[in-house]
Amino acid sequence: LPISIAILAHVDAGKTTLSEQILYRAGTIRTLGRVDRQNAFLDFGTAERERGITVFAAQSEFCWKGREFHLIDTPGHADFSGEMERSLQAADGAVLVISAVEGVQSHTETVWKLLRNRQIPTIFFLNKLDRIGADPERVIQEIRKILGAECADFAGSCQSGNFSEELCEQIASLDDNLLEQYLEGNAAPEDFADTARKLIAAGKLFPLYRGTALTGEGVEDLLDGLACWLPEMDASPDDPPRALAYQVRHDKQGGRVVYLKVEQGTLRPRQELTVCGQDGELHSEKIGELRRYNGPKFSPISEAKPGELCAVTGLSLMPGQIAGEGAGENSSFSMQPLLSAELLFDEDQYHPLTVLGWMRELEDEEPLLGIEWNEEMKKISVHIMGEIQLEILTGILEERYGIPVRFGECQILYRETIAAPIVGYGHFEPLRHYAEVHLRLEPAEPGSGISFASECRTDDLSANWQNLIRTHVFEKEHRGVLTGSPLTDVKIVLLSGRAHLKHTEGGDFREATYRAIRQGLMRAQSVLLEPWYAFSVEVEASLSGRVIADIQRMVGECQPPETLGETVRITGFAPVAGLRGYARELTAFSRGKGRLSLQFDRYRPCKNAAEVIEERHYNPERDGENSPDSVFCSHGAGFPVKWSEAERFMHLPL
Ligand SMILES: Nc1nc2c(ncn2[C@@H]2O[C@H](COP(=O)(O)OP(=O)(O)OP(=O)(O)O)[C@@H](O)[C@H]2O)c(=O)[nH]1
Ligand SMILES: [Mg+2]
Repeated sequence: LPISIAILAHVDAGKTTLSEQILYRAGTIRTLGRVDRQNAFLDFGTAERERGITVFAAQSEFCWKGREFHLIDTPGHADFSGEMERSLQAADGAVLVISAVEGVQSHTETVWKLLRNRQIPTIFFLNKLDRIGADPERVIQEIRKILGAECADFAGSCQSGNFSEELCEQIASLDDNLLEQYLEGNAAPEDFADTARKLIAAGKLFPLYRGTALTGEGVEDLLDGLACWLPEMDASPDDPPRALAYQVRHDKQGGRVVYLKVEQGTLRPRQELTVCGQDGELHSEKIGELRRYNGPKFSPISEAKPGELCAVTGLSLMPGQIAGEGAGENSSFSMQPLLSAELLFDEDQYHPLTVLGWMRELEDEEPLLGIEWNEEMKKISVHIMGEIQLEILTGILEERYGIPVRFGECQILYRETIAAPIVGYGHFEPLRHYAEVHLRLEPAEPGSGISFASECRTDDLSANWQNLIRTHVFEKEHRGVLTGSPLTDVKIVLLSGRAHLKHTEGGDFREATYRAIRQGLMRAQSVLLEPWYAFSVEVEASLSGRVIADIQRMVGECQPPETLGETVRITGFAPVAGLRGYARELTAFSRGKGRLSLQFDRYRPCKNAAEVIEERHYNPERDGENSPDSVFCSHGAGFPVKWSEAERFMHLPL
């Protein structure tokens, strides 16, 4: 069976160049393209070719030494880490490329964490050995120290028996049985190879290769390594099919294409598969076309086996969802945007709702965009990872829809939660409609997001209606009442609800649920949350006082500095608001020698909440889409009741 491998690294490490060489040497492509000549096979988008950076993950396939591989080249810029993380779910193995000049970077650490969380067997490739300043030994030390990875030089190791004494010792040191045999002089060469394979599959040993992707030096050795050391796929083509959606694209004809990794069984065109709908219910959907993508091109295929990457039309899946066996299990993603920006365009020429439709299409491909529509102001804003992403989005909007846009200033993406439990009431009863919902909102663990439970008996409100309320709780981001930022870390408990035998329609519980949440929030003790980074700064010892003072000014927290030879490392936590421009400052006062590494840590209560709330001018009572008020009916007509009065009118006991 084939396996899928992802090529990962920090930006510009040479992933696309390496992928190009792999495909060329394995015979998938006949001419070798180059990123710097704008003809790389896998960087085929306009924005990618113009800027020479990868924005979209792209796939292809190749064969080496009798083994079949599917390959995904991923973007390395931190702004596109959402795309990278989605690709990772499809990977059975990974090649982590590190430039032998730049070494382990902050983004390398991010990628490494994701790889370890998903337990993906990983091979290192030290690239750019041809460049002046390449220092593979230093970088190997960084891999050991910063990533804590047990990496081992596997160059030329593919024929067993070809292990150096040093490599044998390293492998034996990781396995007690082998160590004993080795010390007694009873270990055969195959024992080392077998143990190495087991350790690699278990994520305890990481083979390392080195070379120059630009010239192809070392690439065949790496290919041998992939064929020799990565574990086989453990699945059967005869099992019931199960496939994981890892990417969504809209093709030039406007068709929605879902990219799938087959995990077990076999997929075929026009096959029926179970999928989980927006309402949380399982239903059946039919595959239209089954395609295999190779760079920009695709061809129809008649089947896809476990380990393979393919794409289908006709399925409504979102990235992270499963089709077939196990439908309904979703995988979650850890990358999240910490900034947002308003979309600016000529509103006389383009209707905001048309533009909203286009943005929703882009959001279908990149869910992290979290498009926000402000009904009252007719404004669209997007969640973003960074400035480069805005430039790329501008290019895509121009190319796809012909609309010139700009973006407003980037703002921190705040969130809101509550400090104590509160009950919220919502009633929705315009003429011939009816729904009432009572919910308790409870503060929940930081980082837990929104969760739901029911304490309502099914005798009082049927399971169908309860499920519908649950769906409405999860179907959108609810807004806090301080700044209109997304609500998080709240457990929503259904206490009671009522439907009307004749008059309750689909949307009524949606209205009542949203209004109940907002009514509760209006009376709750709300807390504004801001994102914090975990940082690590490396500077000359003489500058450590300056760094510590800067972090204190940001009201961050520092550990005592650790000495590393001539430099010191300072780690700690600080608000994104303070650290976001710090890389530039550090470069200036350390004359380019300081190193800053940032990882999102978590949301914490905002220290200058009052100031931020004041700046945002958010009026929760005038947020038309998110009204806290209820609607009751009297003498055949609906009438609004303000949230502060609503409790008195409720039909169910409080
Ligand atoms: N000297 C040298 N240059 C290289 C090597 N590999 C890649 N490059 C150059 O480095 C630049 C970046 O290479 P890419 O292959 O686009 O890097 P990438 O990792 O795909 O970058 P992103 O996808 O944008 O993260 C290009 O100009 C390449 O020509 C190498 O081994 N030696
Ligand atoms: Mg690339």
